[in-house]
Amino acid sequence: MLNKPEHIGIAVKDIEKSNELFTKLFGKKFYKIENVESEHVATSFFMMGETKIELLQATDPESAIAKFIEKKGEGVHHIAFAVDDIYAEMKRLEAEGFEILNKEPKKGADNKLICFLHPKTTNGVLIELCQEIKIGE
Ligand code: CMX
Repeated sequence: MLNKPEHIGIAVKDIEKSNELFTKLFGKKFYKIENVESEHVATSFFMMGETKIELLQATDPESAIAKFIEKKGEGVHHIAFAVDDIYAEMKRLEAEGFEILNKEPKKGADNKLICFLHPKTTNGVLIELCQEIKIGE
């Protein structure tokens, strides 16, 4: 079972300019900025009650974010749902016919184990599963 929407990812061209824009829009500052080398992205996170907004800027032309912006422009890139057991959910969703983009969970931003489902199997929406990494894991 998927739990609450943990965050919504928005692809941006210039994260510094977008941090200013979203700080004005939300009336509060981001609580974290983080570079995720493995995904070739720079990110920032805004806490919005029970969920978060993640801004993502590509740090490499090969990044999924660079390709997305080239094709579709800036905008909502993915919706991430919290899960209790990412391995069990990946197995369940694969059996349900969804295409899992990474066979093993990977380390994502904000201290999470993550995995993506291909948008062609989810009505055109890139879905991320994420599980908090607990200390000692
Ligand atoms: N949402 C919806 N559709 C998307 C999409 C997105 N975010 N990204 C790509 N697509 C669409 C493409 O436009 C394309 O549509 P058409 O077939 O109609 O043209 C289709 O998906 C497949 O595209 P593709 O050319 O086969 O594949 P891409 O090279 O564009 O890769 C995807 C798409 C989803 C497989 C790839 O972006 C991926 O593996 N994403 C997961 C990793 C990721 O997004 N990392 C960045 C975020 C990391 C983080 O949150 O920390």
